Amino acid sequence: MTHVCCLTPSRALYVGGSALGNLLKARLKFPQKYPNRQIRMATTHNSIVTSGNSESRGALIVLEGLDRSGKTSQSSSLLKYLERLGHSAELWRFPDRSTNVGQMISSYLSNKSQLDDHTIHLLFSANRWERRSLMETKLKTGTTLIVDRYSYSGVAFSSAKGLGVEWCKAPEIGLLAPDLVLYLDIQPEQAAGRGGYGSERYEQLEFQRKVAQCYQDLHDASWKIIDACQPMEDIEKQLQNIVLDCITTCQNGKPLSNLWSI
Ligand code: T5A
Repeated sequence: MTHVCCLTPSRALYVGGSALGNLLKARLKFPQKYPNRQIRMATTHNSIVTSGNSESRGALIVLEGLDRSGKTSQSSSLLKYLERLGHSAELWRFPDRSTNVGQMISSYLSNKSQLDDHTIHLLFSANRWERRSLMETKLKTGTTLIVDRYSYSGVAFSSAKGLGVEWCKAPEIGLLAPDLVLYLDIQPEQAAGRGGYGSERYEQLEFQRKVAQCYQDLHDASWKIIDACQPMEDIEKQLQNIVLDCITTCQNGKPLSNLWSI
């Protein structure tokens, strides 16, 4: 299950189990400081959910898929669509190559540097952690985030190299869980025929076949599988309908939660 600790709706915090333990102790020690905070342990060892009313927020929408499946094209047109409707929305992308960590990743992807498989995996994860706090702030202040690749890429690409899935998931635990994952489904052979394929490290047919298999093993109830070989406009329309539903659910107060369900 996913994991979140919300205290009062106006002062929500996201903490791990031990931090929550400290908070509970502090509450017992200084009851006047924590007068009306409600805390409820939820379903699993690190799953914590608020018992208060949730507030309206933006949606966390992730696009995933093989290289050249059309994520960037669809993310951009989705953003324009939401902006036309007057929604507050932003387009984010992982890896975020603008940070120091992101530049190390970029150098690795373009074969300018070599890194151990575990090391690059942790860098991809660190690159998401760099944005975790800002992501939470944006969502809580009502901005919907369209995110081009996220933790699923991290796990699918690294486990396709042979790293253990559970090991790959571990550093992602505690990142925000997407409300919706739009998986753009394409055969590796078809993706390989698209513009610019082959310029980066992972754009090799045999490897992409393994990645596709790893993605299959990751999908859960938050995923919608979209046929990425349809004309772009048809895909756009499908995504628009799905995304609007998701945004409404989040505006109605769906609680934020954390990765990862293991
Ligand atoms: N990675 C990433 C990890 O290993 N771990 C991680 O944690 C993360 C986050 C970089 C690499 O890093 C790996 C995965 C990647 O190998 P990237 O920069 O996102 O990730 O690389 P790509 O996925 O290759 O991103 P691209 O922008 O190149 O591909 P997109 O976004 O999937 O596709 P897009 O929209 O740019 O389209 C590609 C081409 O196809 C055409 C477009 O016009 C374009 O020419 N196209 C279509 N053609 C026909 N019909 C359609 N429906 C089409 N849609 C798009």
